[in-house]
Amino acid sequence: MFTDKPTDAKKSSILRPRFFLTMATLSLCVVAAFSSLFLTCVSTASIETVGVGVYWDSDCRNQVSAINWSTLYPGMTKELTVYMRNEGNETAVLWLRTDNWDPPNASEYMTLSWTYTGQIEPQEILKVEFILAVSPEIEGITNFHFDIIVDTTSTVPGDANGDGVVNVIDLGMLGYAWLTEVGEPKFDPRVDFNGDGKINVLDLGTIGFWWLYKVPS
Ligand SMILES: [Ca+2]
Ligand SMILES: [Ca+2]
Repeated sequence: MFTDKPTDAKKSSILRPRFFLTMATLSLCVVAAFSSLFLTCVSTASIETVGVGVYWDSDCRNQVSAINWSTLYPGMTKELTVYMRNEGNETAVLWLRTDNWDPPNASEYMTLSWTYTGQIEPQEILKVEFILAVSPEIEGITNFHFDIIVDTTSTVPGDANGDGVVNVIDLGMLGYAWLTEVGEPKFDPRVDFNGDGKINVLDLGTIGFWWLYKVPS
């Protein structure tokens, strides 16, 4: 888990606030068909990017402008391959969040993650899988949309209390909110590092990746 950690020197260079890179927006539409046991996704997705390009091909010629998740079933995991190129001038760490779930409870049934780790050098191209996991319990959702935001880190991911270091304090905050969701009393957005409205192993992974990292002074 820790083998791809950027060096402190490199992290220092990538955490400059002015180097704010990328925003990607995907809109997804799912149409339920026949019963809650079968969902057909007929949506397209639009992506906006700044600094980082998202492409279908490793040559980075075909920019991703629309996504179709094809058919989704409850309990399935859908993977989609894209290529990301750092089109800025500095080494970056990319950071994935989701936002604006519509309806809001769609985030209770779906989780988006990716296979990206480590850092990306200027002009470097990385193959990345977006992974959309659909809960077996999904029901009552006929259409949904959400935004995917990919940008570089301007603060340290995993630093829930904002003191500039990722340590046991942040882990404790995560533990207190463990397995809660938006609206529940113990839910704490400060430890929802990927912004999906759930506190789970994805957020724990963020703390693990950045464990004991300190903001350069
Ligand atoms: Ca902290
Ligand atoms: Ca989360």
